[in-house]
Amino acid sequence: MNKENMKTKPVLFSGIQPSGLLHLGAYIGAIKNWIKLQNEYECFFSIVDLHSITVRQDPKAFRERCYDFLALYIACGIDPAENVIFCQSHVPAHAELTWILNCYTGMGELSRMTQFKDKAKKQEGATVSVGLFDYPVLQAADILLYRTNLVPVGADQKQHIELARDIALRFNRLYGEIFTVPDHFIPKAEAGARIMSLQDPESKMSKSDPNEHGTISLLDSPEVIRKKLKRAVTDSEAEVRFHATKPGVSNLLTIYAAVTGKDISALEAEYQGSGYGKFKDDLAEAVVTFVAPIQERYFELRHDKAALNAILQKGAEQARARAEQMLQKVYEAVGFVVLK
Ligand code: ATP
Ligand code: LTN
Repeated sequence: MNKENMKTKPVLFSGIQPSGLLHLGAYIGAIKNWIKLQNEYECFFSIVDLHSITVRQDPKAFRERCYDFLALYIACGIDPAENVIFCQSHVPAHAELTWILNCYTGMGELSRMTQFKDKAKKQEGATVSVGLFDYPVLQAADILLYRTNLVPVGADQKQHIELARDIALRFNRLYGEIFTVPDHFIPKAEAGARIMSLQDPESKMSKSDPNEHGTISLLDSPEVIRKKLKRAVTDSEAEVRFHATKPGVSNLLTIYAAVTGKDISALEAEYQGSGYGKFKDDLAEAVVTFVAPIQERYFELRHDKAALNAILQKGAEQARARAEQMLQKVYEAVGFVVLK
């Protein structure tokens, strides 16, 4: 499809930090909607590498992981010819706008962010960095630089998007209509707003979970996927039913529905009276079938660094051009001397 009429389309922005491996939770919660919405919106998909360094990264592995994520975005179905895909660190305006927005954000607001509280707690004993505290302001800068209308994310990011809205509204009250106030796009609970760990259905599937059996990576082998799903925590009822009292089974049903496109009620009917063994085996095969073409495409793309660099180069240029316009507008509004 040709995006000639690109400027008239509303803008979508989203990103994922290149830390750990991209997993099924992030796919179902966020990327699935990126793919669905990419034709209706002018899209900016970022590899938000500046966010990643709020946790210490090994430089060599970190650099390679940025390429892994780029190849995975494309392998999942994001078309680099039609959308802007870029590394956040290639667009200096993100860091620059963060500084400005820092001066319009309260310590109290950031102290209330649940992701900060959770992550700071996990780092117990170590020094909690200013970067981890300021993380949501960098995220607000990401979003606000592009006149973003819609931000498709999982439920865990709702608070961060609301903060970006609050900052935009506050800034606009002071200086006029500078920023577009963004909306979040979060799937319904049964569509995967929050996919849970296979080992602990009370906590989110997460790439930083030290228990690797709780998370299915998009690059896991069929054997590993089968093993993880066989071990997935359920309950003692042996009844395949979606219900708040059955978080483990409900989570598996959500995953099953997301990877096959079937309705949860149809799956409940299909597995009525059949117990968990067959349900888990079939789910494992459905996940293996789902990730197979993604993996095939990923391995094709991943070895061609020149092609990946060309995509990043083009993405950086397109994103810089757009972000720079907003940054200039902000500098002017605040009252800096702007050289023409
Ligand atoms: P980390 O463990 O480093 O915090 P994460 O595994 O939680 O990472 P992110 O990189 O923070 O994943 O998330 C990427 C995107 O995927 C975000 O939009 C996030 O809301 C969504 N997402 C992440 N995990 C899940 C999940 N378990 N269920 C639904 N959406 C998710
Ligand atoms: N904090 C997000 C990643 C992120 C993001 C963004 C998402 C950084 N900047 C802008 C949407 C829009 C997370 O998933 N942990």
